[in-house]
Amino acid sequence: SPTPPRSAAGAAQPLAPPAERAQVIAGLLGRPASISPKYFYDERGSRLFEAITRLPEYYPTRTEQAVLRRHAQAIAQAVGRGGVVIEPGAGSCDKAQVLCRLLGATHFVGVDISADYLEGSVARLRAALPGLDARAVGGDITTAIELPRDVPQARRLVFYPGSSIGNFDPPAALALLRQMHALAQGQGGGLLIGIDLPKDAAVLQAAYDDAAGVTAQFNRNILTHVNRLIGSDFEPAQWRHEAFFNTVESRIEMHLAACGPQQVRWPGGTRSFAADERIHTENSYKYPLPAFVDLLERAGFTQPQAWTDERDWYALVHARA
Ligand code: AVJ
Repeated sequence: SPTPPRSAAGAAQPLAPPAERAQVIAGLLGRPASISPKYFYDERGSRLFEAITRLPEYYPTRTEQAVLRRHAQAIAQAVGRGGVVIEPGAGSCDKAQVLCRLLGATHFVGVDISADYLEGSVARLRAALPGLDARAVGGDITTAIELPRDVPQARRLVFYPGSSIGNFDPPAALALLRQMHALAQGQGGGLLIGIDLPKDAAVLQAAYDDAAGVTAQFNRNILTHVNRLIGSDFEPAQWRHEAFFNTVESRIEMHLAACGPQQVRWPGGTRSFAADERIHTENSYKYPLPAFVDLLERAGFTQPQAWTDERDWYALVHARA
C-alpha cells in the first residue's frame, strides 16, 4: 500500500481535507499572511490554552468566574430557573456544570467541532448532575446546527462564555449572534454571553504576552498544527511572538514575525517571508458594553442586562430572544 505523507517529525500524518487545505494555503499566500485562530486548538494548543487561563496575567477566565459568583442569584433570576442550556464550543463543559447547577436546568446541549472530546465531557456532566438530560452535538457554531428533535423548544438559553465572541470582527460577530438568536427562538429563550471589556493597554498587553512565555508557545504552536494540516515545513523556533493592543480597532492582535528570511514549502506550493514579515494569527476584540449591546439588538435580542466585576474589566450579558 502507498506510504502516507510524513511530517517533519517523521510520524505518519493525514493531511486536512482538500477544501480546508486550500483555505489555510490561501491565508498563507495573503499579504499580509494570516492563519485563522481556530487552528490554535489542536491537542497541544488546547493544553497550552488551559495553562494560559491559569496565568497571573490572564485575567478573563478568573474574572468571568468571579462575576458569575458575585451575581449568581441576580443572573439566575434574570435568566429564569430550569430550562434548556445550549453551549456552542462547550469543550470541557466545566462552565456548563456551574451554570446548569445554578439554574437547575432540565436539559443541556453541548455543541463542539471536536465531537469525541465533547462526548467524554458530557458524560462527566451527566455523572455530576444526574437529573440533567445532557447531550453532545458535533458541529460548527458559525454554520446552522440542528438540535435533537426531543429537546424542548421553550426556554432555550444559549450560553457563550469565555469572551470567545472577541475572535470575530463586528460583522462576523453580528452574524454569529443572529445564529444564536435563531437557536434561542421560542417562548422564554435568551442568551448569556461573556464579554471582555476595554481597559488599560498595559493590562491587556500583559495578558497576551505573559512573562513565562506560555502565550508565545501557544502562538507558535499554530505553525506545528499547520505543518500537519497542509504538510508544510514551518520552523516554529524561527518565529517571534508579537501581541499588542490596537486602540483604533479596540482589539488585541497577535502575530508571528519571521526571525530572518524564511522559505516555507508544502506539497504544491511555497511562500517566502522577508525578515520581520508577519503572519496575523488572532484578533481579540474588546467591545465596550454599549457597542456590544448595539450588536445584540441588531441581532434581534431585547432587554439586555449586564453584570461586571468590581474593576469593570469583564461583563456577563443576558438578553431575551
Ligand atoms: C479563547 C478567544 C477568548 O482571546 O483571550 C488567549 C484566546 N489568545 N490568549 C482570548 C487567547 C491568546 C482567547 N479566547
